[in-house]
Amino acid sequence: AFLENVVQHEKFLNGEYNTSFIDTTPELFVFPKRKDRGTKMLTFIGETTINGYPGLENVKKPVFDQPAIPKLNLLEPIPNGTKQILDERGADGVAKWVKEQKGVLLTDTTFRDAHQSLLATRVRTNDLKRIAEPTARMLPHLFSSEMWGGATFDVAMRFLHEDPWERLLTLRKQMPNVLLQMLLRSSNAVGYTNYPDNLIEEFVQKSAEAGIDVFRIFDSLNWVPGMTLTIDAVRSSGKIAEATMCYTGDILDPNRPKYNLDYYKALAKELEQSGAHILGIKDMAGLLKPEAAYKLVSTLKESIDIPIHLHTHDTSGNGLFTYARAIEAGVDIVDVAVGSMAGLTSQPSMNSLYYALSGSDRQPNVDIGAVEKLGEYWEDTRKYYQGFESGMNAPHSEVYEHEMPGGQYSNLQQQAKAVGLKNRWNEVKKMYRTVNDMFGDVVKVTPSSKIVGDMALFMVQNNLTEEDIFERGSSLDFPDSVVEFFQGNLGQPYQGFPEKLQQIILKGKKAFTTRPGENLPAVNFDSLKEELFEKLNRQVTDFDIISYALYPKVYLDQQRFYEQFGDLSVLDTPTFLYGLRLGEEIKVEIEQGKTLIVKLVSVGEAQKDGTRILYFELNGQRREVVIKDQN
Ligand code: 3PY
Ligand code: ZN
Repeated sequence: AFLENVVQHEKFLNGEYNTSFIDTTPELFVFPKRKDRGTKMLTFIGETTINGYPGLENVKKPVFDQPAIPKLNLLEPIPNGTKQILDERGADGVAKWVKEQKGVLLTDTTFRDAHQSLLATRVRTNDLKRIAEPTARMLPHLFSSEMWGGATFDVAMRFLHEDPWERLLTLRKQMPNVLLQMLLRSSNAVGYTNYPDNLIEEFVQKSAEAGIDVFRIFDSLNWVPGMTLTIDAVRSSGKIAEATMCYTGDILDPNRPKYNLDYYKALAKELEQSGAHILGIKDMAGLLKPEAAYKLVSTLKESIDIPIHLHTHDTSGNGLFTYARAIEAGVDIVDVAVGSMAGLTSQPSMNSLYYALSGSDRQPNVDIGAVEKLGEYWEDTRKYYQGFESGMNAPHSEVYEHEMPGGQYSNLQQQAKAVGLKNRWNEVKKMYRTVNDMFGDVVKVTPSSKIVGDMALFMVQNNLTEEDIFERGSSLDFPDSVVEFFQGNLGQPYQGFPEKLQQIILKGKKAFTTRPGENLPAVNFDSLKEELFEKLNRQVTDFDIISYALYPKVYLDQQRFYEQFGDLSVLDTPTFLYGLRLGEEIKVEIEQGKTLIVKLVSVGEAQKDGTRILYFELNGQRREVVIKDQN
């Protein structure tokens, strides 16, 4: 605490210190009292009550219905599922089993992509945990539950103040029968930049140990050299490598031959040869039209032997039609979400697909009554997060024009707002497509989609047209992400970069065509461990080290947050997001058998310094916390 006082002292920060600094500055020896668990939690609740939750309008806490958890006999054993097949027969055994199934198999994305695409990835472990075991019991025939990866890792730490590994370990415990699946951005892991090879290997190994069974591996440019190391790492862990190609363009459009059927056919074969157990088709924006799905899947079924797993987003409203045609063509597995978390930028509805396939011998094996019950839970839980909804109320067929991924739409919208382009959102969407075409028609998925978005925002913000870039490019200061992209930091796009634009953007900087991971120095995990031990002053786990290696700042900020406010994962979501109403009382189970009863009794007037005293009762005892009112 002394050192902290020193380095945070105004005089120290301004460089106004000498040897007498300590002698003449007695306040350095005033240490804040270590706060107990209860006070930490009250401080957080007080903060949220007065100042709101970042990104949400600071409104009075709405009244929510308690989401109903289906009543089940928890004494009965959990039925076996695909996880047992993996444990008994290995990854190849699972692939073989998949091909033997008549009905189409389902991956439930409710725990990951559905809320990444509808609610800015904000669903907390607390809400997942309560429905995880019921889901495992009620949907034991799922192929898998996608519940990790993509943006969940970053958002868990940055906004939800929780540990993503805890989520994985918790859900693994609650769902011992279903394969757990993650989305892995290959050499970008769960981040936005290429990481050193040994970090990717370590990440895969630890994720496998913590409970991931199926790794959906994709490269944001469909660049196979960026995927082989990850595929190998997954294979060595004994888990399932679902090597994935991202669908872009339109194979039905003869005027757009770059990504045609032959392109996908060759790519699929290459991925199969690279060791994929399953081929993923990742239609991240929902551009795969029904007839294209039929053509693509039937062609691939003839060209490769491994099972095919199709992922789409329902943005255009055509998702089910696309699945129906893909299923006719023999696709093995499709991604769906529980009805109340489906549709629009999310995945098509599991419920609707079930009914759409009535009378078909490929109708999936699900208990539709169970899905409806789970849907009731999600319908109410989704309301907690209403402030993160994108505002899209109906299918957007314009997605075929702008081609923005389902998970990016609301994100870029927020970014546009933040730079004052709220009223020019339509221009941004148009520009997104223009930039795609300028870049030579690229695959757009995290993180390449972010680069296209950054460039589109840059151009709209500075009122630049495509011609301006080519005419005045040498005098323009392009976003760093765009410059790095053209240097080859994310790998190589199919058919290379457009040369003229690359020269304009790089202004003489060198471009690389080698695999970025080859040039990055390996992570020294031992020294990272020591570094982290010193920073945190506690034992650190392998999980901590990986989180720190991937997201140094976000991870440390989260640790500081934790020191200040304690473990908030135990708080219910309405309280986490909105705080307490006057007179409201809640129960918080901080560990099994240990419950705190928290009541907000009154809120004092704001003082001259902007602070207010909040009066609580904690297990019947009066407690006060002082909160600075930021309103
Ligand atoms: C992610 O990488 O987070 C995605 O969902 C890409 O579609
Ligand atoms: Zn997706």
